[in-house]
Amino acid sequence: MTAGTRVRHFPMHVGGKAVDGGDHLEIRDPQNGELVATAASGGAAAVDAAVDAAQAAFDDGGWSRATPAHRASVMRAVADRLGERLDEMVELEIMANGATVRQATGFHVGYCAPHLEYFAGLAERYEFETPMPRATFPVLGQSTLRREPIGVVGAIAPWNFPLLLSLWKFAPALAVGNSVILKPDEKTPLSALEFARIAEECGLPPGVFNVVPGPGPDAGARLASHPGVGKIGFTGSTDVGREIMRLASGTVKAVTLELGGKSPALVLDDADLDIAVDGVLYGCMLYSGQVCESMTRLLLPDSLHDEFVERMVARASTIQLGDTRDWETDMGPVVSAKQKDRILELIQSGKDEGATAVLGGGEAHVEGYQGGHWIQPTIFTGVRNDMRIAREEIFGPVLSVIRYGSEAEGVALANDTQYGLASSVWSRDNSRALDVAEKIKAGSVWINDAHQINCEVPFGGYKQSGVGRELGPRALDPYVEEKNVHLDLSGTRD
Ligand code: TXE
Repeated sequence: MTAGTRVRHFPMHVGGKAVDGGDHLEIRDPQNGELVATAASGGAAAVDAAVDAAQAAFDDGGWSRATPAHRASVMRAVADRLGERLDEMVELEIMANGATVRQATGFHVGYCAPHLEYFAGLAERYEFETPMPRATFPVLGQSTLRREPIGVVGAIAPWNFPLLLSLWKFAPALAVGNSVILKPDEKTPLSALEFARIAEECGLPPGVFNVVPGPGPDAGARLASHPGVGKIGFTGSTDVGREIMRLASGTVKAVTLELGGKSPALVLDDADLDIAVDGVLYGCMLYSGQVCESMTRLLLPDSLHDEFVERMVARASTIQLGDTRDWETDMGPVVSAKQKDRILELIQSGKDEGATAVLGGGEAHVEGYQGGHWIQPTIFTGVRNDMRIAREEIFGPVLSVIRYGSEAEGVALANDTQYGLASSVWSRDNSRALDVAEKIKAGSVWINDAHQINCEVPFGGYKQSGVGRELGPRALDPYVEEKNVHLDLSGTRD
């Protein structure tokens, strides 16, 4: 953006209208800190207005009582339109969250249309009514289990995959007929605001999908505690996840939480290094390590440690940092000065606690991008599992290598964490790897692979990595209420 260029402004989207006034959020390009857009910022009052609009749209029935086939056809039309506008949506994502064009096209935005189509298919096949076996005792009767939309659903999303992680919540909620209020992260509201406009162009009735950007402790907290909101889907930090549970408890709302991780990559002593070295790096460094399931603890057997580290450092040294719009760039900046400072503080703690940075270990300086938030890809060896860099989610391109002796010790280290979102096992022996996978307490175990997130498979965490699951064949269940309708037949002759 050159000096004097007007930046685009994005109003809120409530009740099918662009709503403005009040505070503005400044959206800055993480690679140079330049102001690239502004967005309206709502607080509790904006959330209240959005809940009213969402409830009115729900009561109107244009969406909530539409046939599943109709809802699916609108969702597919939105998916098609997203495909047509892919480059534009990628740009909106990149300019706010610093993903590279390669990552945003492949993952951040590129994944959205197939996910929408998957949820549309689930809606068409969903059992909104299940006749239960006829009761003969204590009374003769027939029960029918109905699955009904909850009503107004809230979604609170983070900045790392702004549209995709929002869509994991709002799309299943919409598929079964709910109305939704999305509060995106204050750094990255642009793609969701544009999405809301696209969805209405494709036939989603006004008020069914509302987007209110705003500060977490204000707009987000109001959404989580609002008595008119029946369910909250949240992705973010474990600390805020706890706060969401507390806020939701006031009105006994259901929550789905997808929180932090400290996922292990457990390399067994028969691993194929040609696959594992690249795979572990990809597992840790994708999108500058700002991915909840990133493999940030590399558990290496003594027998492979030195060769593995040597090969990995050589490979990681080739990672190209640079212009996020360049298809050759491997890694962009981290999202904000706050995240950069947090990562640097944790890197320093690793050094202070006695780990050795065999690669990187500080801020990166990328020519032409002063003012951006750049971190060197960093690999620590000599890490103990009780160090902060092994226990806390760093959310940056930082890998902690921990040695182990026996396989049992490796498994114990893998599970010695408050988190349990994901993990990987690396071995040439499939049945051995499958045995190890059984012992790992995590929502996903990828064998000889990483980041295998697929809309057809449930995703979520054990322990403090979350509550519930998103995606997979049961993805719509968290967004319905089940109602048993019992018809007494004791006086009926048949
Ligand atoms: O997350 P927050 P932050 C982790 C990661 C990162 C750390 C901090 O370790 O370093 O969290 O990131 C909203 N009531 N993850 O500070 O604060 C907020 O506005 C209601 C992992 O960005 O959890 C945003 O929309 N809402 C994660 C969302 O919560 C509140 C992705 C997430 O922000 C709120 C992101 C409140 N009191 C960070 N406070 C993952 N699992 O992928 C904040 N929010």
